[in-house]
Amino acid sequence: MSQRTLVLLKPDAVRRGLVGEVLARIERKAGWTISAMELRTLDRPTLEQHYAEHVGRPFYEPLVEFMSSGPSVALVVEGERVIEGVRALAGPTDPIAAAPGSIRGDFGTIVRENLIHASDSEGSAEREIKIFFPALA
Ligand code: RTP
Ligand code: MG
Repeated sequence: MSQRTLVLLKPDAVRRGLVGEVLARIERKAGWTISAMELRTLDRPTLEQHYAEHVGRPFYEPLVEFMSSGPSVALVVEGERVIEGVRALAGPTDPIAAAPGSIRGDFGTIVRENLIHASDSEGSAEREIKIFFPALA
């Protein structure tokens, strides 16, 4: 089943020079295609929309601060089961709990600075693609 997903390489990934490494892991998956990509410093209104489900949680404000602290790379990836697939490449939210071999497991230690976001369902993917790439919606 071909799907599309919205992926963010977060400011820590860009600052640490890990964009190529992470993109390479996505590009190597059979049949997946990057159909849009942009380097962009995310502003508060964009992040408020993107992280609407987390408003009011204790980690929300520091998350928005971090996510606007420098450029991110936003991309849309298309292909077979790509929603579940990029989440699997990323690993669980807490990088210390993430298995070696996953992006978070290989490169992360801090829960907030966990390198990558990927849509978690078809509904989220369509909602998030509209926020970052309205022309593709
Ligand atoms: P994402 O939305 O970024 O793909 O990550 P996720 O689904 O794995 O995690 P989610 O629960 O949606 O949380 C969104 C992002 O908020 C930061 N976070 N910090 N306790 C904390 O300090 C905490 N919990 C979450 C992480 O950057 C997480 O990816
Ligand atoms: Mg999430």
